[in-house]
Amino acid sequence: MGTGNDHKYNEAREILGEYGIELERLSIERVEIQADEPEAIAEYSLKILNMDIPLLIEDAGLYIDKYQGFPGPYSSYVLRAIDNEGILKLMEGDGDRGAIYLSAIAYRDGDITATFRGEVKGEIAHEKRGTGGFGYDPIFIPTEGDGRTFGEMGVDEKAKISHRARAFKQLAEWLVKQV
Ligand code: ITT
Repeated sequence: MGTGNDHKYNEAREILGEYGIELERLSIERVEIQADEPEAIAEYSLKILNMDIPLLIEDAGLYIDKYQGFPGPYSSYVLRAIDNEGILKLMEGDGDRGAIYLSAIAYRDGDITATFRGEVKGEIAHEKRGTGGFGYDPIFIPTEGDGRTFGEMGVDEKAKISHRARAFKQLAEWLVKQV
């Protein structure tokens, strides 16, 4: 897996580990194009990595309903620029707080390529809560949970319903069928 993000790698490794699949990390700075679909972003990052090993790239982001999916493909940039406080400020007074997290994986092994997508619906909290997870986790409340943010959950709890878990489970089930 090519990623500069320790958290993403650790979550992905745990999930694939449940299927007996080992994941190694290539610590790279990904080249990220601007595109609406996360699959297209992950596919491009993968395409330009000219390496003859089974390789995957994951692109993830937070898509807020009221703002037509913002920050979406700009999720890293927005987090660096205005952080969760900036999102909370932007949404001050907003009643519609629906959002989804998306994770798209692009995978390549020789001539075989495939993409997988996972998503989880939720809401943007009114304040940051919890110190677990990373990125937008302290402000994201999954609909399937009990009102806590991902930041208030342990890694295992997040992995039961997260966008990343869903995408990596699909990859794992597909890989298992390939052998
Ligand atoms: P790489 O590109 O090196 O893999 P990244 O952190 O830039 O790492 P993404 O572009 O996929 O990864 O992620 C976009 C942003 O969304 C980034 O700032 C993350 O912190 C945030 N993000 C992604 N998955 C998340 C998750 O499960 N929980 C919270 N924030 C997440």
